[in-house]
Amino acid sequence: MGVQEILTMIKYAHVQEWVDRMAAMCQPDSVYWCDGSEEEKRRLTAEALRSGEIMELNQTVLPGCYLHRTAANDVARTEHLTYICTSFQGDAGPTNNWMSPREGYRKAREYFSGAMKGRTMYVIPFAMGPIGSPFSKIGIELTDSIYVVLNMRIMTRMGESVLDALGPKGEFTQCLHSKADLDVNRRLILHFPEDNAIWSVGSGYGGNVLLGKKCLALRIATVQAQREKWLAEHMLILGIEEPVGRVQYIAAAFPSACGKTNLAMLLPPEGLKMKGYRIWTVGDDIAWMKVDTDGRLWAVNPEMGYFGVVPGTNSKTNFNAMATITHDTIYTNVALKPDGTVWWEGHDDPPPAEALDWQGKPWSPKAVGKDGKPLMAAHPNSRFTAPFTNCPTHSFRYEHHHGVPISAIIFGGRRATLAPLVYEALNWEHGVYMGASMASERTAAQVGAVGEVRRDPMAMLPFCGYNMADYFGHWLDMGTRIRRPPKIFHVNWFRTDEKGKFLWPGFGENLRILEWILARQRDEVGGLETPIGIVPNPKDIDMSGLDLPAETMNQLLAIHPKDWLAEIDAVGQFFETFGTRMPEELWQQNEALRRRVLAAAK
Ligand code: OXD
Ligand code: MN
Repeated sequence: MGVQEILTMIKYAHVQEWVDRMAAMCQPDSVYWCDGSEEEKRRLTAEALRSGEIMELNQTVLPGCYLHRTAANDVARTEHLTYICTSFQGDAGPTNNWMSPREGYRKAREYFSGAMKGRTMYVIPFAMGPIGSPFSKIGIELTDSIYVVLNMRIMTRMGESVLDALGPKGEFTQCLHSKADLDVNRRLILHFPEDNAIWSVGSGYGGNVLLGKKCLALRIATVQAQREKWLAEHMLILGIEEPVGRVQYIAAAFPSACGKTNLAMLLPPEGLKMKGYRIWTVGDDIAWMKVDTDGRLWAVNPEMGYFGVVPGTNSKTNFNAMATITHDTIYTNVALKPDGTVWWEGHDDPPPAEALDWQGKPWSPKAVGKDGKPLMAAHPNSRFTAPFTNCPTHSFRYEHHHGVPISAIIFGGRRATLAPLVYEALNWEHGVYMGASMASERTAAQVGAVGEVRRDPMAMLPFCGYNMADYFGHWLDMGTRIRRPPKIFHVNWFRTDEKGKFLWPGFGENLRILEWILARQRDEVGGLETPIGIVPNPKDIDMSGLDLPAETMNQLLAIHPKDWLAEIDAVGQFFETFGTRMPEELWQQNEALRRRVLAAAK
């Protein structure tokens, strides 16, 4: 052992002690500490290519891009195998799977024991948030997957500089991952908030194994945020620069399949481009928000990359994402074309005559499964992992230690009939109610009954690491701490007519609504008070370059009391699942809304 290694061992004795204990359980052949260097990246990439963990794509067309295929049974986050392990079940709450820490460690220890035999254990020191910022948190992930190392390099700040920032006694989240035998029956994703630890075993899929993301930056961070009085949220962060140069930032939460990445990378529509707007992407998935000394809410994106859904991405739906994934990107579970490039359903290019599908099997546009249905070339949850700075609209403020000031918070859902295109909360408490009652409806494109509603409060249902009733209470408490709180809005890009046709064109056109939101935040426009909140006066939405009949706008903004009364009952039933832990203020909001709707219906 060299002098340098001995010094490192002494300096990080508390890390070393933990690494040694985990290695004794997992029994890897060797332990390798990642330094985050370019040389290391080249070496590990070459090793992963040799082992077949990744495949090189056409380096002329897609320089620095690689393809990874997961096991067929390991293609998405496995919520039913994801647990919050707390001493008391009530602390995990009714929306989380629960195990006691003792039971969690016991079960997982069985799967981890000897799981890394014949493999290397990689030690990845990583930071969520800019290193040295008061926002940032440090984690160390141990893994037997080079794919995880290469992804963590993109998604986080990682390597030696993180260990330096940690120092000899610094606190870190202990993140342990092993692919083990990728057996779904021996798979667990366990969170131990009381120990600041995450154990994930039996999976190789991003959301289960890139432990800095959903596991640390949301589930563990929500618990820390409650304790330390800040907010860890499933939100994009977007800067809107007006022609005069003023930039204002918005944080927005949407359930999955509601276009979060598209909104984060929004391209202004032709009609508004003439006005000179520019959009700056600060984050597409997670926002950590704190009250600063100016009494406002400031946010950072703790991540350094995008882990986005590929199918449906094309230059019309997300021009900037297409530009983002042309180089230095890891593709997971997309189709491979004979020329070494990639393809997916919804790509700009027509389907290739032949390709290998996401599992590496020969595919053609005529391929059908046993059920006679067309076979997909790419998996519906195939992903790209791309560096944050690849996006042409990335904001230079991503490294700012204090983040960006948030002017407005948006909650969004997919509601075919109920919610208007946009409405503003009457105050912070009403805004928290809007977030707590957030929901999305199934469309004809999804399995299940059309119109069936899934509650997904603040888009955090699978990501809140503690009792969601307490989480709502924390949001209410934060309102009392922010001297100059952002206004809260709800948007719904998905309202349909009687035939199920979308009334609003969406995508870049959504900027028209963001413009109104910011004008409201600056008190520059009025609005129409309705029982559910404030909706725009149609004349206040700039429609230049968009030919939308006035009647359609009326339909988009209409509020139907009968539908709202049914909604209020449904929200009440949802709140009841939290029992006495549900904050009284939110019950009061539900009843106040009922009174306002009833009064208006008279
Ligand atoms: C994601 C998700 O992968 O929300 O970002 O599932
Ligand atoms: Mn997400």
